[in-house]
Amino acid sequence: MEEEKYIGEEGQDQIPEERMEGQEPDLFEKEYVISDAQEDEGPKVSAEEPPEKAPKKKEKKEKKSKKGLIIALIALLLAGAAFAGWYFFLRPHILFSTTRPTAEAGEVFDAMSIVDGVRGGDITDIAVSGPAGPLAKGVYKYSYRFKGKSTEVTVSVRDTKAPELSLKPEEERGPFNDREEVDPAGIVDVKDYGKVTLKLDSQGNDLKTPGMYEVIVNAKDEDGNESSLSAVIKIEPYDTEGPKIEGATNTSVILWSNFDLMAGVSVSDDKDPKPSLVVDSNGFTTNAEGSYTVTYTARDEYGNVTVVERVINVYQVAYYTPGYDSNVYWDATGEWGQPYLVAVNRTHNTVTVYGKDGNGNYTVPVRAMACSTARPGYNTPISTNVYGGRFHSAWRADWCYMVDGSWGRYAISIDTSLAPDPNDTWGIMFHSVCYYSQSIDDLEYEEYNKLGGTASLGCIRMCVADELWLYNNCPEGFPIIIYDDASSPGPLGKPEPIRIDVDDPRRGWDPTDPSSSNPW
Ligand SMILES: [Ca+2]
Ligand SMILES: [Ca+2]
Repeated sequence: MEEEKYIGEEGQDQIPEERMEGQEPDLFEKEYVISDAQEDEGPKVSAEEPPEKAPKKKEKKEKKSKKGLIIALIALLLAGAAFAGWYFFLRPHILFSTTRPTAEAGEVFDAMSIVDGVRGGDITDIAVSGPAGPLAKGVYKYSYRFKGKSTEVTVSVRDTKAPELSLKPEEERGPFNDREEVDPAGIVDVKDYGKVTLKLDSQGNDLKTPGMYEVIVNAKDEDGNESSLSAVIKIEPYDTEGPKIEGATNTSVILWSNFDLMAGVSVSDDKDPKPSLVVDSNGFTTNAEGSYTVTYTARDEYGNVTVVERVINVYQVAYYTPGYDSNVYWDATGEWGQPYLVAVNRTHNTVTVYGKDGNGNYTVPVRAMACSTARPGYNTPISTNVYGGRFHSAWRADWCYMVDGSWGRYAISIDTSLAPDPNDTWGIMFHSVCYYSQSIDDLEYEEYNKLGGTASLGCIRMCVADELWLYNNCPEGFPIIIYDDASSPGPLGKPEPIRIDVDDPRRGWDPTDPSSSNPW
C-alpha cells in the first residue's frame, strides 16, 4: 500500500492515479461507495439518489451524445465527399495506370508509359526525372513534376524473361568429339539479362560414338526463367590426324659406315602424347652400295597411321690423292650444284681447283693459284680432321674491312664451325692481298710480294685475278679442303707469283687487277 500514490488533498476522496488517467470512470463505481464501517453489519448501500433513477439519466445523456455523433459523422462525410471530389476531380494531378510499375531488367523503362493522363493541365507539362538507359535488377525512383507538385513512383526492375536461345550456324557448332563432353555453349547463342546456365539433354543418345544426334539445350537464368531449343549436332572422332614423323629425310651414307636408322628421327602426335614408331629397314645395310627405301610407320592410340618412306643411298667414297707421293687423301664425291672443289695446301701456299669427272667426283684439277696462308704464330685451320673432311664457303663481300684496319677485296668467308679446335672456328676468308684503304690503287705491295709464302693472320690471300675467279665461278657453299702435303703443291704444281717493284709508281696496283684503270 505504501507504494500506491494518490493525488489530491488529505481527507478528500482519493482516487488512484491510474483511474484518473483512464477513461471516464464508471458511473456506478463513482456513485456507490462501500463504507468500511458498515462492512461488519453486512452490505448496506448508502445512496444519494435511488438506484433506479440513475439509468434514466444515463439514457438521456446517451441519446444526446448519439445525436451529436451522427451529426458530426454526417458533417464529416460531407466534408470528406467534398474533399474527395476536389481531390479526384478538380485538383491538378497526374493519372497513373499503376503506381507500382515493374520493368524488365536490361531494358529501358519508359516513364511516360504509366501515365494515363492529367487533370488540370497538359500531359506535356510533366517533367520526369529518374534513371535513364537499360536498368539492372533493383528498385528505382522516378519523380514526376506537374504543376509545381512532385509525385514519386517506385519502379521494380526484375528479370522475368526466359533466356533467348538461337541455334549457331551448323559450321560453327562444336566441333564435338567422342571423347570430350559436349558443351551446349557450342550449340546455341544465348541472349539474356543475366547469367544463364545451359544444360544438355542428350535425349538418350550415346554421344560417345561418332554420328549425328538430336539433342535439347535447356537454359535457365538466375531468376529461374527457363527456355530450351533442340539441335542436331555432329559427334566426330576425337583424333583423326596421324602422327608426324620428322627427320626421316633422304640421305647418303658412306659404305661400311655406321648408320642408326632411328638417329635424328622423331615422332609426335596432335592428341596422343606417346605415339608409336617402327621402322622397316627393308634390307638396308651399309655393307653394300645401293639405294635403299626404308619405311617408318607411326601410329597414335586412336589408330591413325602415318607412313614415311626414306631413300638412303649407300655409296663408295671417291677417294682422291693430290700427288703421287702424297700421304693425304680425301673424299672427292661431288656435291649437287657445286662444279668445283677448292683445295688449299698450307705447306706449299698453293690453291688447286678441282672440277668434276664423269662420275661427278672432284678429280679433275683445273686451276692452280699461289696464295698466302697464316704466318708463324697464326693458324689457317685444316679441314681434313673434321667430319666429312670439308669446309664450305659462306657469305661474300666485294670489300671487307679487316681486323688490322686494312681492306680485302672479293672476300669469301669459310665456315669453319666444324673445326675441332675452338680457336679455329672463328671466321677466316679467301680474299685479295689487302689495301691500306678502300681504294684499288692503295695496295699493300710489300704484302703482295709475300704471295706464295705465309703472311696472313689465318685468311687465304691471293691476287685479285684469282680471287675474282673464285668469286665468279664457285657458287656460295662450295666445298673447301685445307690440308698439308709437303710432297707436292698439287697436281698442277705451283704458279710463280708476280712480284712488284716497290720503287715503281704503279706499286699501289695489283698487276692482275682487270680494272681498265690498272696502269700495269
Ligand atoms: Ca532472363
Ligand atoms: Ca593423332
